[in-house]
Amino acid sequence: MTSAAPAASSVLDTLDVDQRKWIRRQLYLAFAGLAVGVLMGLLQVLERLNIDLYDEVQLQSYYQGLTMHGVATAIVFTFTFSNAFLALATARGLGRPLASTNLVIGSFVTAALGLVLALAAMVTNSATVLYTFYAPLEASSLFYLGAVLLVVSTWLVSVNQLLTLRAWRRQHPGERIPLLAFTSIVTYLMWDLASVGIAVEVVVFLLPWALGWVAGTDPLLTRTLFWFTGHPIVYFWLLPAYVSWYMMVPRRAGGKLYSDAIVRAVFIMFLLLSTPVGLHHQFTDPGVDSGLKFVHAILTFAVFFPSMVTAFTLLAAFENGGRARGGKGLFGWIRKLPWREPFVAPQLLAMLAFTVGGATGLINASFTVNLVVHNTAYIPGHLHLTVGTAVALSFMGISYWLVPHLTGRRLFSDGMAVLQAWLYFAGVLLMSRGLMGAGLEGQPRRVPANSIPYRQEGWSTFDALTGLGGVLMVISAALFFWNIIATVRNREPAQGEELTFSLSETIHGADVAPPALDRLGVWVLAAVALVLVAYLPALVTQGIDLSSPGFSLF
Ligand code: CU1
Repeated sequence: MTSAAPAASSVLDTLDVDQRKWIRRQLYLAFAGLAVGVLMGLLQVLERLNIDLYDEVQLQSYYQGLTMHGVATAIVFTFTFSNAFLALATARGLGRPLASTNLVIGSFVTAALGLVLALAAMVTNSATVLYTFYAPLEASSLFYLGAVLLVVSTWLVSVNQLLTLRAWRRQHPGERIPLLAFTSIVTYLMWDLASVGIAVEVVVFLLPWALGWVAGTDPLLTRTLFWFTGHPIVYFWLLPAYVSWYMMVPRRAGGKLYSDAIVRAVFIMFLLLSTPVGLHHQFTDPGVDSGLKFVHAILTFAVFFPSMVTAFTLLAAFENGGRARGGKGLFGWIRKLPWREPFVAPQLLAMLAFTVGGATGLINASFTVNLVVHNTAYIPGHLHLTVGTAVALSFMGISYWLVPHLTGRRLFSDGMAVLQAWLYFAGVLLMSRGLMGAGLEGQPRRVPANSIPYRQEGWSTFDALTGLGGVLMVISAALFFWNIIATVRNREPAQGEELTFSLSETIHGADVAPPALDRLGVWVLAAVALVLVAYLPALVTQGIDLSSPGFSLF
């Protein structure tokens, strides 16, 4: 199998200088979010090791730090990283600048303002409501406003993508949407639909309540709206990583994707199935119809399918690449993959972590087995393998190319990047084993495990694993920041792959993919219909009861 000439393009060809600058700034917001999240994560893992620093850093409680950890990593870091990466990918995919520079700037400004407002509320302990900000825990209106602005920043990216697509279509009538642009745009279309839940929750219910315009709120209804967004948000975290896993990593590994059509079909399946599954987070909630919970459980298994297709497709592409690089035998190709490349190694390790993360997700999704793990430390064990590694470690790997690409400075250290990835991988395996083990021994999630009065004997070994693994992850993150900061200050110019945005090739191209897959409007309508079927009965039967007062416990 031979590789064709690189489908290379310098970003300078496709993106004007201003857009590149604001996309770079959006990326720096992502790193700021990650930094806050990592610092708070350090406090939590030290607590597992019986070292309590909350007073020293002037935090009122474990929960204040926990809220900042969740919001900074799962909302700020992920949203702003995707805003930067997929805006750039859309421009590269369509081979033209984004339609509106003002929307690029607007997305940065709303995200930055959202970050500042939410952070101000959390730092002053007026929003200690965790990143799953359920009523009746009540935050200050600043926090909710910040959350809204962060979501709006993503919508502005989506609008810009669609305007750019429209302009592209005028010049390319009848042509297939280039695959990179297709995957980037469908990711945001999925999120546009998914984020309606949280937008309604915050704008209609939580914000008026926090401002004192209404006396009470409805905890069950707002929870249902939260999880309407709260499951598909997982795919808004994950799909930007998938864009890189499909469109970039195989190319760097010397392999080809076997089918363009299957990639399009996978992203359409995520558009259809990501949202109508949120009730699997409410299996133990009273007041939600159990028949509907079962429907959501079945659909959750359905949304596992495109990830399985992804696993097989990528594995085939990597085997194809490893053999092209001279790998022999059943597993010899694995060693031949470019494990020393800072862009590739973190993402391969992220994929490995995701195999365990995905499998444990099936346990959470199961209607009955869920009861064993529900609200235990097992859940953060699962989500640090998924968003905490499959996504975060992939984003780190992408950054080792993206930062040089956007700044024109060479990556400071390849070796440090690869070491960082392995440290992170080892750390998360230890930490997740600790959290999952403790969870199975009955340790609740979201608690300072060392200081709760009902602490169990069997937790100690697991807490030590959690603490040790977490410390490794923090050291790894410190290496990441060191490398990135040194890159931005590096005098050496970017070179080789850093200058290009090379894309995976497909063995069976777009010419044999069903044209119906490109009819995005039709697929969005189908997704809306599926969501209505899955959610309308729940929303209708639950009704609205705005009688709950707000609580602030911590
Ligand atoms: Cu979920």
